[in-house]
Amino acid sequence: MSLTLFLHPLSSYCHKALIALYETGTPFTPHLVELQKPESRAAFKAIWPVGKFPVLRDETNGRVIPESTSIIEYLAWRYPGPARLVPEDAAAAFDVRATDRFYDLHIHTHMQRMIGERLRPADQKDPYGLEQASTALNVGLGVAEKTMASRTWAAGEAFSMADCAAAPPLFYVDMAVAPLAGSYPNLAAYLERLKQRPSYARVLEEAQPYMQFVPR
Ligand SMILES: N[C@@H](CCC(=O)N[C@@H](CS)C(=O)NCC(=O)O)C(=O)O
Repeated sequence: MSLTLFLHPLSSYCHKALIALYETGTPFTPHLVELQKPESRAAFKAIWPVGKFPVLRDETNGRVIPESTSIIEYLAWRYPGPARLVPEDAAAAFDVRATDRFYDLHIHTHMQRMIGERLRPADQKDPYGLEQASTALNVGLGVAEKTMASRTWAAGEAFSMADCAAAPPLFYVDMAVAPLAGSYPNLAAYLERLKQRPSYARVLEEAQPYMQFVPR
């Protein structure tokens, strides 16, 4: 097996893929992408022209897999470890995939948009877009808050790909947008459970030296 994960240590979508790799105990080589450095950027775009990470390269099978969800699905298919992040049972797998989509599209996207706004030049701010993202984020968080009233993990009682998807955006919302505890106590408790999970604890520990660069 020869897997390389192209990543940046602060990237929330890379954290999603890393949780899966650590959960399954899959050996891989991390490859740091530094988009601000022309050579690193060009080398990465030669592999995946879209230029977004994470990207998994599997030299054994001659595959390049972009997209965090596809990476986790690929690992479940080609390198199944002891942890089954996508269940074999069709009904359970459907719930996991649907919840993964929910967290990416209705929480992660808006969190990313809100924090990304802080990186825009002063003359290219978009207050209307920011307001839309904030409203949509709170709608998504409200839905998740209700769901998590009766669940241990995002898609039920088993840890899954849905939790890989949920942890990074909830972490960054809590840290850099607004603490979850006030308005979303179930999500705050869920985030604490996620942080206790060894796979995610490791991801956060490795990202710690870079956290100072997250724009507040
Ligand atoms: N849908 C993609 C989203 C990936 C994504 O947005 N990655 C961000 C980092 S979290 C990125 O590459 N940003 C760099 C850029 O857009 O230039 C996935 O699930 O992997």
